[in-house]
Amino acid sequence: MSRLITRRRFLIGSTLTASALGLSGCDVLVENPSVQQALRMAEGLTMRTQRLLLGDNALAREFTAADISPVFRANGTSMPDGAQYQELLSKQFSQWQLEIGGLVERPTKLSLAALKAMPARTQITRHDCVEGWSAIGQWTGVPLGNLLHSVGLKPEARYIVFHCADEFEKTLDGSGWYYESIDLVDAFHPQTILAHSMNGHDLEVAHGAPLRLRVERQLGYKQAKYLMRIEAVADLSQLYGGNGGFWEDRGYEWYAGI
Ligand SMILES: Nc1nc2c(c(=O)[nH]1)N[C@H]1C(S)=C(S)[C@@H](COP(=O)(O)O)O[C@H]1N2
Ligand SMILES: [Mo]
Repeated sequence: MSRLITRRRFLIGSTLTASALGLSGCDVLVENPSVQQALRMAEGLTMRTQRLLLGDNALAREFTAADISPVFRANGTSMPDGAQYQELLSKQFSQWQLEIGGLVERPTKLSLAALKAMPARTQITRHDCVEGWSAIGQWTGVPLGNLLHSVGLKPEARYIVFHCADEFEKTLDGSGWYYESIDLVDAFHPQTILAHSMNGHDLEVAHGAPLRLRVERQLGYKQAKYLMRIEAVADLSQLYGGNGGFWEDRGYEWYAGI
């Protein structure tokens, strides 16, 4: 594994050198036997990763339109009160951007319009809150795996962290920022989407406008609302309370499988 990663670093280094010299990148790279070998090894790494992930791709149950709950209650924050969010909301999120960074090759910012223009998945699933209520809703959004492929995860990345716009309850370190995290198995799961629509309409503020996570094999508190920034990290210990989520830092399980 570490040798493969070293090769991959070598590949990245070569790419930078070729462009720095002003050479036509592709021709130079493809003729270089070390680069050819590095490309094959990077491809092998990708293939093995995907094989590993496919074994974990069992789908959460999906329902029909007739099953959609007439009332889907909102829980936790239903209106972030921070000045930044209020400003974004007042302009219908036209100035909002999702930031994707951390251990990625190409850090990116995406507007809501750009996200809505991307290929989307729609799924009707049951949301189970740990407090003992459930509701069925239809969610439409961009598969997280597609976004991660386009920004390119660095080999050290192990978790995806979701930073939200709301401060919920200031305990612990005096910060109450809501955040969540999932591993790469869930990040590339086909039902893991960044939802911009619910039941065929733009997300309401109470349900996490303009964008929320849906990770359907886990409980309600993993479904982070009010997404502002996504970060790829190697480990979770450096963030807030170190347990990978707002509620996890307050004693809940990190893997909240249903
Ligand atoms: N940013 C943020 N995300 C959040 C919460 C929150 O308070 N803030 N609450 C969580 C909990 S406990 C649940 S059950 C669901 C509720 O989603 P809903 O309001 O759309 O029903 O959102 C989850 N995601
Ligand atoms: Mo919840």
